Amino acid sequence: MKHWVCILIGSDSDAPTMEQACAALDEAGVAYEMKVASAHRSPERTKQVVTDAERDGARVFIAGAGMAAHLPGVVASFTTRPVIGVPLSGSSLQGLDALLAVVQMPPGIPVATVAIGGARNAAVLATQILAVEDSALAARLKEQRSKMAAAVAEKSKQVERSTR
Ligand code: RP5
Repeated sequence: MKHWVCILIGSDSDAPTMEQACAALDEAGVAYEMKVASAHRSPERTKQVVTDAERDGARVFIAGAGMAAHLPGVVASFTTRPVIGVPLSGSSLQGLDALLAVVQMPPGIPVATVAIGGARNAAVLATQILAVEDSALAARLKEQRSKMAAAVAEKSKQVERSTR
């Protein structure tokens, strides 16, 4: 079965930010599904989505949520596959609440936490995990890095100054 990534978001209001993860997976050619499942409002659905996805071959989970963001941790409680958590802003605490909720997992149930709003990096990390056993994917990641390095050099040209 072809490997794929399961993305869960706590609310449809999280979708605009988490679509950055979809875009990055599209760029890498990695298949995914994104579904809304709330740790607090629909815990049974959350369990169902995770167990169905694991059964259907999802290799990595990405979970994005804001406020008291327990979704990534709850997802991690239902699977032994890697879970990447994306804390989202939008609350009066600008995502610091979500960051602490996602990153402070108890020993034994890890969630690899990216930056507040770091949906793109979550997708890149998921791709890196899949690339461990997929040399074509690893080559695509290297190509993306080469492009990034070239872009940095190009940006430098726009602002470089010297009075030497
Ligand atoms: C969290 O509460 C969601 O992940 C979302 O970031 C936040 C607000 O949800 P809505 O009230 O917009 O549905 O569970």
